[in-house]
Amino acid sequence: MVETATRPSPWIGVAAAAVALGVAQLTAVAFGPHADSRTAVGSAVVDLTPGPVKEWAIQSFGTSDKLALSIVVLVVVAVIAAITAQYETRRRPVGSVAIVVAGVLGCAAVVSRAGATPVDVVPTLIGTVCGVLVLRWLVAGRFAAPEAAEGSSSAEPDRGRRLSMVTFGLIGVGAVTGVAGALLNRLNSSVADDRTAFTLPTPKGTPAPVVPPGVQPAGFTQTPFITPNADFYRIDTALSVPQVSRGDWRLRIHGMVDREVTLSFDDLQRFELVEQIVTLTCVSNPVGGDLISNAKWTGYRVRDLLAEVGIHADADMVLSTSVDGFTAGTPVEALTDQRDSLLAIGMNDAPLPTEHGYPARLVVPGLYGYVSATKWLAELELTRFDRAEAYWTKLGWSARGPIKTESRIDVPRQGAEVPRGATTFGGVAWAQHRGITAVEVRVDDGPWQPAQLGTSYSNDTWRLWSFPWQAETPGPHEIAVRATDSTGTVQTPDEADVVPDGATGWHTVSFDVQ
Ligand SMILES: Nc1nc2c(c(=O)[nH]1)N[C@H]1C(S)=C(S)[C@@H](COP(=O)(O)O)O[C@H]1N2
Ligand SMILES: [Mo]
Repeated sequence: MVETATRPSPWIGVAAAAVALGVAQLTAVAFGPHADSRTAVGSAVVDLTPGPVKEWAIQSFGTSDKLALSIVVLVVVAVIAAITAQYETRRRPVGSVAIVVAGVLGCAAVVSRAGATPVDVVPTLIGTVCGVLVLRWLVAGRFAAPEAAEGSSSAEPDRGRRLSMVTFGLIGVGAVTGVAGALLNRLNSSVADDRTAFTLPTPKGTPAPVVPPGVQPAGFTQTPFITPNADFYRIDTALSVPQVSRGDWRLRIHGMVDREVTLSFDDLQRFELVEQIVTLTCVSNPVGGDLISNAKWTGYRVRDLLAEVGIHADADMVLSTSVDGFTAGTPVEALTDQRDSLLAIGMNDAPLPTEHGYPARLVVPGLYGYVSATKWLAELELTRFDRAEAYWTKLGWSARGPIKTESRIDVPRQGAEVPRGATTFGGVAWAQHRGITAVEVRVDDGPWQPAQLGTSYSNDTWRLWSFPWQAETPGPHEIAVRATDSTGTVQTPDEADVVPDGATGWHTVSFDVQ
């Protein structure tokens, strides 16, 4: 047999890769969520991406950052497959080797995920084998019809047409099996039904204190004191939202303890259910940003859970781990003192939404989410700050994350046109676990003037403010805000970046009086 002088078409490589990915995706349905190599590879890429790049991706793509990542990965795979396939010959299988290497990397990604077992690599292996077979077969071109193989003058164009039809047909097969597999995987693992079937119990002992109407200051309603679940900010590294049913959920508490325990969701019923309103904040929230929200959380005191294990005196950190491998390191005292940190199962009177950690997550007043608020919680390990490092700390963020005193202007918006006459500005201020005692506003070069404060609900929640103003002089104006916390500290004007432990500076907004 003579090898043809012409190079195989790049599309043959794309077809082989498409079949490999599609078959792997579809067979993964039979093996369960851990066998999904697409999610595993994506998650591995997220984990291996340097911190600053991640930060940039979150800032520029927001919640679509994962979609952007999937597209990038698919394009990279297609390009590599297209290039290597052109060098595939019977004796030097460059393209096949590329597919095998990709398959091995895929398997490595699968087994590296929390909860995966060696069997979970089977779909990836099957996909890899199919990809290689398709590539070898297309390059050899033996599917040509017998009459075309005779070597008549019309055989070559005919063979070429047939080859491209088969190639594009296989790309279609790959796309269809891939999409079908992804959808079936999602349907299969969805806990939507489990969540719908769950009626959040009502706390008998300690309901949250009633929210007084005064939390909303005069003339300012644009930002509600309680953020509806649908508007609550969301930040996580999960490529697809982890699906954990109540039946599957386990919490293992171990490490520097007298006796390790593992709790099921039903086991939680022996603890007292309490409610608390707590404002969550992300360390990546820039000055003026919206990565802060306030909700009523229903859950169990972490203190009560930890009392069962007997914490060793020299343990100073609780390393919490999510089913997706995310970790946070929280000082032991923040989880055991009177602030009542929660293992939350409810958010604003509903079961936790899946993307906010169903069925259970941590909520710790006073600390940024990255060091405390682990969603889809699976483990609490008692350890020490000099022994363990959590997810974002490894990437250069600070090990401790107390929330900085900050404030934000919500009205007017940047660039707003304000009609002449009486108007009311407003916004929020926060210093969780210390509390806000004053907010001041400065318009243009005027003096700092006290804003009206909404009633303080607790030191662990944000405080809303409003400021009545007479819009008189047409043209551009600027408003700035600063808060004071209960320690007497006035919010600093010094501008700090979000890395390593949260942004600082005064939020200023430019607007025009008409
Ligand atoms: N499993 C998991 N939990 C997580 C994270 C994550 O990436 N994975 N991100 C943390 C960060 S950085 C923040 S700010 C809060 C955000 O919680 P929310 O999405 O419910 O607002 O969740 C925390 N818990
Ligand atoms: Mo965060």
